[in-house]
Amino acid sequence: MQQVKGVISRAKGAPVELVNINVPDAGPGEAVVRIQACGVCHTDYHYVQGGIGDDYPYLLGHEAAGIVEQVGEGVTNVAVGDYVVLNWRAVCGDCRACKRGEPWYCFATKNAEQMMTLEDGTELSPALGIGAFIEKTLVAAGQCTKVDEGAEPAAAGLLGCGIMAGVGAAINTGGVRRGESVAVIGCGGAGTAAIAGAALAGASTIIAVDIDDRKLEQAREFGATHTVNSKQEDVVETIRELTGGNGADVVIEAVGRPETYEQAFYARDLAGRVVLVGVPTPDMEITLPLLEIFGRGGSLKSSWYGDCLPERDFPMLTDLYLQGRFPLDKFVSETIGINDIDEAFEKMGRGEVLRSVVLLEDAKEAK
Ligand code: PAD
Ligand code: ZN
Repeated sequence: MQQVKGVISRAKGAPVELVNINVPDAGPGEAVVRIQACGVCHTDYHYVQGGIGDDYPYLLGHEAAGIVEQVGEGVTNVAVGDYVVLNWRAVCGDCRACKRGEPWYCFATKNAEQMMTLEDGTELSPALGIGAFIEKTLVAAGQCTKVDEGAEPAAAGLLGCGIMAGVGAAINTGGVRRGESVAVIGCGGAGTAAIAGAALAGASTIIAVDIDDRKLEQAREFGATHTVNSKQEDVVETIRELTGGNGADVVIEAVGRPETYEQAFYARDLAGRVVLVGVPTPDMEITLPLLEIFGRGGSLKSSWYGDCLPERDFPMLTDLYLQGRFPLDKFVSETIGINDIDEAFEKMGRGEVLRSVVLLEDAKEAK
């Protein structure tokens, strides 16, 4: 066991706290990872606000890269000293989805079996089964994916959640192909990553839709060929105009609201695909004419974590980044210290950043 500093949320809505945390030694199938960098994701903020559950205290942070420090018995996929990105989809290999050859839908993903605790023994709930605003964390070995050491931790760590979710929504769930037209509604971290993913896949028309001109300008830097401010223009009509009157082959909804989903539904071409990335709240409902659902054909899909397979997709995106073909580092708006997380949540709320990333090197010196 070792004691390190980490950031927790003790109660709904309370400011986050940097506290001492006990991290058990790696047991069978587990690994201890020294965290180098961890992005601040909207999901961490949802934990703080009570939007995900009531299992306080939460150990926050989950978009992280670091070095494997210990491995437990039976671990073969990583070794001490490996540079890894953490993931929340360590597939079991044994459930219905894994057995039918679709492990990205795995219904029984793995986490560490032992618990990290506060000094008084209170067990912590790690965010998305990771918990990485901490000097060292304990995870299932399958949650560690080795990537090229040339990618700096602040950028590489972002593959662990939101960026993968957006890129994967385009390339995995949406199956975007060369020459297709893609529209992305909502250009925050997830939507912007979907734009970059569509560009990577070779889409020739990429339409960014948002209500904020700053986001639209930024979207162009990631590959958008056209932009639509939906406060000023009719989204469906404009997307049709930009696609020869037909609608886009793939429309990705990255807001999570009924009205934007409806726009996505009507803005796609016949036989097109709609991909829902935005996470709705339980009160939201939508009504659509069943005849339109039938008549338009194609598919309506939702995308969790970009239907990614970390061991396949993280090294691939890291390599493309290092080759200059995928702008992973552009998602890092700023690097911050471990005491600046509350402030980063505020900047996120004001739409000022794609990602603030905490560098952990200095955590020991922090109060
Ligand atoms: P964000 O807050 O960074 O971005 C949201 C964007 O939507 C902003 O740019 C807003 O301006 C824009 N927006 C808001 N309302 C509208 C509207 N009516 N029309 C057009 N644009 C609008 O969030 P994010 O990008 O981190 O996340 C977006 C959603 O994706 C959110 O619901 C989040 O929970 C979800 C998400 N899903 C997964 C997954 O695996 N499915 C992963 C990560 C995030
Ligand atoms: Zn996340």
